[in-house]
Amino acid sequence: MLDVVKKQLENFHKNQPEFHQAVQEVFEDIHDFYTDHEIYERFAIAERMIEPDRIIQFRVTWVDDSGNVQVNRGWRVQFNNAIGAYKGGLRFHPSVNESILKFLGFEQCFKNALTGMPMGGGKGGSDFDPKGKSDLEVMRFCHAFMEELHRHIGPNIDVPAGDINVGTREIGYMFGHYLKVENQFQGVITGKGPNFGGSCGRTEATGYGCIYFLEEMLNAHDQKLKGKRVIISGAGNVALHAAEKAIAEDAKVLCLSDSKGLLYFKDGLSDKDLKEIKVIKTQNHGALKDFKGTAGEYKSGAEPWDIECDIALPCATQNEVDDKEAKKLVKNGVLAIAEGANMPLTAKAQDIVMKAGVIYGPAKAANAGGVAVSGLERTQNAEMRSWPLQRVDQELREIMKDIHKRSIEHIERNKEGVYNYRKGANITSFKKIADTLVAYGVK
Ligand code: NDP
Ligand code: 2IT
Repeated sequence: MLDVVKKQLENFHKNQPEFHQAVQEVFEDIHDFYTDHEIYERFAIAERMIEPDRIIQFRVTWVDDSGNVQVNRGWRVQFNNAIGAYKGGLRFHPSVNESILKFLGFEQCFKNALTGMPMGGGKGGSDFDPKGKSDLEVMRFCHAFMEELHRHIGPNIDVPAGDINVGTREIGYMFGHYLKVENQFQGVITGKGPNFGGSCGRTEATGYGCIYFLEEMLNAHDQKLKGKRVIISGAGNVALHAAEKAIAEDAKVLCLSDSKGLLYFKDGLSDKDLKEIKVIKTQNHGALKDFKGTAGEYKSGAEPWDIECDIALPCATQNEVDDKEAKKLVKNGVLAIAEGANMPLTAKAQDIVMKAGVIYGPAKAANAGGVAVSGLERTQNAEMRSWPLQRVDQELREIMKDIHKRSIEHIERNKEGVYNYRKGANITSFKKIADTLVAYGVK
């Protein structure tokens, strides 16, 4: 990694391990490319890229069902808007802190560049825990959160969307409150319901896009998804739709998981069982252990990584696959991994799978389908039209194909014939942002 980056992280971003991890990965991959281009050093591109444009932190005060006043912290990290307005999700989870939001915002800059769309990077959220909260409590929290956020966002400034624990319900509450306080009906947030400007297919886009990218990777290595055994972690927006599309492509989905345990389907998850799980997780905000079907075996506290499989799709959260789990996957002969979640493999886990010749699709490429369809939602909002699902899905497929092409533009296959997509994606997206910063001069 570049020395200057190392120093800056140590001096100004202390005790932020997730942010360090994301930055280190990018600057290790682009090291040679960077030093080959003297202008980047002259324009201090590395130093400028790892410093967020601004971080807004605010208090969120709301009243729970018992009448008690509750206080949470809210953030919006506006990381870099060189190639377009800040764009990225909002996460509500007790683990949310500045390190996690900076890692997510930093990653988002590169992911968004890779989509080919004019979108900068941002991320936000709160340490609010929606688990066990009533619908009215979630609504009051979302309204209070937007009460502050509205003054920092706009269709050409910053356009948030969903992430962990922020789905159609929460976006509805937040957009509704934006409309109330600003009195402007505009595309200021994506992932909206289809009745009020949301794009068809946005809910499915991250999971479907992950499968489309996986298929591109498999094709490039003379492999097919049909008939493959797939393990999936998570049972949220990304995991459920990745499972749905994998089943549609005739793969065998062996499991899903949530923060409490694992549901294992020896003979493969069926469409019917997936529908029931969707109701449990997305409508009832329940747990996998509530699943009543007889085909699935519930294992409390278990994770997917020691199940024998051909394909692994980590779709829950950051650092959910560590070095030991990566070794298990390799030992069991995993062929490919596509990251539905953001940074689900630790740095060591990534090294292990790449060295073992596993086809590895990094998050910024594999899960970019969600933000890409958010981009399409902005386009539809700007032209005041709604496209049919078929058009959105076709565009998503094309975008994922293009992301695959861009991810191999600056790299060759290794001697085993496998692409290092991580390095390829990092160089392509870095180049786009860096060259733009150079074009602007010093600002
Ligand atoms: P959801 O909230 O819909 O689902 C998250 C799932 O992961 C849930 O099943 C949850 O379990 C599980 N989970 C979350 N945190 C943990 C944890 N600390 N330990 C164990 N399990 C956990 O979120 P999404 O599906 O939207 O997001 C999943 C991942 O995908 C995140 O990394 C997100 O950043 C990334 N992503 C999301 C996009 C989107 O469009 N939504 C786009 C691109 C990436 P439980 O149900 O028990 O809480
Ligand atoms: O991590 C991500 O790409 C998201 N949570 C989606 C961001 C978006 O703006 O749709």
